Formats: sequence, C-alpha cells, structure tokens
Amino acid sequence: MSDEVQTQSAFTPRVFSGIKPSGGLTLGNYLGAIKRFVDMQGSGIETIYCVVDMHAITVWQDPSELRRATREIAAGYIASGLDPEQSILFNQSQVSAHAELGWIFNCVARVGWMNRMTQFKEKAGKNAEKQSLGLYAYPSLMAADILLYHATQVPVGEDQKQHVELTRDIAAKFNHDYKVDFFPETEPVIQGAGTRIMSLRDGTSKMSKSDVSDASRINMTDDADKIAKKIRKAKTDPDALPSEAAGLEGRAEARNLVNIYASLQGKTLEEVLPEVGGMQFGTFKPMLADLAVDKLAPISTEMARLMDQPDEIDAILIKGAEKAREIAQPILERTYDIVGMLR
Ligand code: AQP
Repeated sequence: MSDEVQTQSAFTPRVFSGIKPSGGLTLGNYLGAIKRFVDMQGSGIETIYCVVDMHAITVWQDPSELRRATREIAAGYIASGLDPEQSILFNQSQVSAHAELGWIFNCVARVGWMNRMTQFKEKAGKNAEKQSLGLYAYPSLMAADILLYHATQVPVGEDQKQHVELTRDIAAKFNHDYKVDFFPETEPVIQGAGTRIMSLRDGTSKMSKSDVSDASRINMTDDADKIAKKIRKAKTDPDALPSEAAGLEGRAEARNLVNIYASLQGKTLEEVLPEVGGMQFGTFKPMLADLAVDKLAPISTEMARLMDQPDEIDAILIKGAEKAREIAQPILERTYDIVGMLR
C-alpha cells in the first residue's frame, strides 16, 4: 500500500439507509425504516437516504414499473417528512461509485460469508440455481452503499441486521488486509415496536412489498376503505388481548397487530398493552384501522400529489445525487489508491 494514502481513524457520525423500489411502499417499510429515517433527520447528524434501484433489479423489474416505483419511494420519503434540504435524497444508479465500490467489496467478501445470508436462502428457496448472481451478491453492494459515505449508523428493520453485520465484516477485512483504518464499523439502528412488521395473513412471515397476496400488507397508497378492510380480515385468534407481553406468547398474529398499534403511535408494546388488554378483536381492529388511517392518510395524500409531479421528484433526486457524489467520489478515489489502482 502506498504510504501517501491518507487513512482515517475518527469518523464523523453519518446516517445512511435505503429502500429498494421492487414494488410500492408497505407499512413495514414505513414503520421499520422511514419513520426512523425521519427521527434521525433532526438529530444533528448528516442523513443520506437512497432509493436503491440497483438492488431492485436483482429480481426482474419491468422498466416502466421500476421508474414508477422509484418515484413512489422518493414520494414516500418526502411525504413522510424527509426534507431534501435537510437530508440527501437520491436514487442509487445516479451515483456510479456504488457499483464501483461494490465490485471491490465483491473481491473482499468471502463466498462462505455470502452462503450464510438467510435472506438469500429465504428468497431463493429451492430455486437458488435459477436466481441472478446479483441477488446472491447484493449484501456486498449494500456494504458499498453504506461505506461509500463512511456511514456510522444505518436505521433498518430487523431483517437487515445480518447484512449490516456483513458490512462490518467487509470493512474490518478491508482495513486488516490493506493495513488501514479507512472504513468505519457501522452500527445498525434497530429500534421501536416496528422493527419486524409481519404479514396480515401469516404472523410468521414478514410483511413484504413483493408478497403475491395484496391482502398480506398495507400499502402506503391504500385508501381508508382498503386499510380498514385489510385490518378487518387480518388473521387473528379467538382470545381477547392480554395486558402483559407474556400473554402474546405463541400468538404471532395478535402480537403483530398490537405491535402495529404501538408503533404507529411511537410507543412500545408494553406501553399499549394495559390500554388494549381485555379487548376482543371485534373492538380492537376498528380502533387499529382508525389509527392507521389517521396516521397514513396525510402521507398517502401527499404521495399522490407528488406522484402527479414526476418532474419535481426527478429534480430532487438529481440534486440529491450531485450532493451524494461530492461525498462518495473522494472516498472511492481513496479506496482505489489504497487498493493500488493506477489512475
Ligand atoms: N415487514 C417489515 N417490518 C419492518 N421493517 C421492514 N423493512 C422491510 N420490510 C419490513 C425495512 O424496510 C427497509 C427497506 O427494505 P427493502 O425494501 O430494501 O428490502 P426488504 O427488506 O426486502 O423489503 P421487502 O418489502 O420485503 O421487499 P421485497 O419484497 O422486494 O423483498 C429495510 O430497512 C427493511 O429492514
């Protein structure tokens, strides 16, 4: 390694996270990720939020639908309270340094590490051989997304914890192999009751935007009637709600609905159980539906307004990408120097 390469040992706190436009936003994305993004925006730390379109194409995406979903996620960010003047908002493919650092990390990450990624196993199922190489390698690109900004904190839902840990392993191996202290050990920020929102049809599987059943999820664009209907039809059990968390043992669907109720109010499960304990689902579900509509309607109304102004969204993303490049490019160039690439 060249002695001239500047290394860094103290990292300025910086937040990075993203959502992939593989469909419309769900309540899971909102409670597990976007709500946290908004909380962190005001914390005095620089915040960078990306629409990770390069991750979306790890499974087939119709090009015009990908453009639409990219704008919808950007609209969801803004409508939920992310301010393009306070946070950097952009889509990943506009900053080519993500792909470039991703390649370097493909050469740092080990096949054995990737083989342990549970999300690939879940998504690929029995058809692993037929999946794209990109789906298998995507956690390494995710590490590049984060480390390209020397991000120290990544707000994510529970399902992404393993990938942030892999990011730390990649950073540590890079630093060790090249004898530098260049990439930070990023911390996942997994907080609140909404870190793992489950399907409304099956309390043991995650609410996902690509689930074949629309009834399994609440989309951020669903209207009040649809939200109420989906909650009314959500799978439950015949018992009343308990007043203490122990009473939710073995009741995945009941736990999920109470979690959603708590998270929408920014409270913990323990804080809301005394209020809802003893209620039958016939009473609780309409109350939950009213709360969900109350919280989501202003967001979906603003999303619809923004989606009618695609040029406005595109301009925000272009401007955000310029700001992102200003941070990313020097870090990429220093990485090339460390690795020994002549430029
Ligand atoms: N159900 C969920 N509960 C809590 N957090 C969730 N997140 C996703 N689903 C839930 C969080 O949202 C962020 C963005 O996720 P993503 O869209 O990049 O990828 P994903 O986790 O694979 O989301 P989906 O909806 O399941 O997408 P598909 O169906 O296309 O794979 C992450 O922080 C994630 O934790």
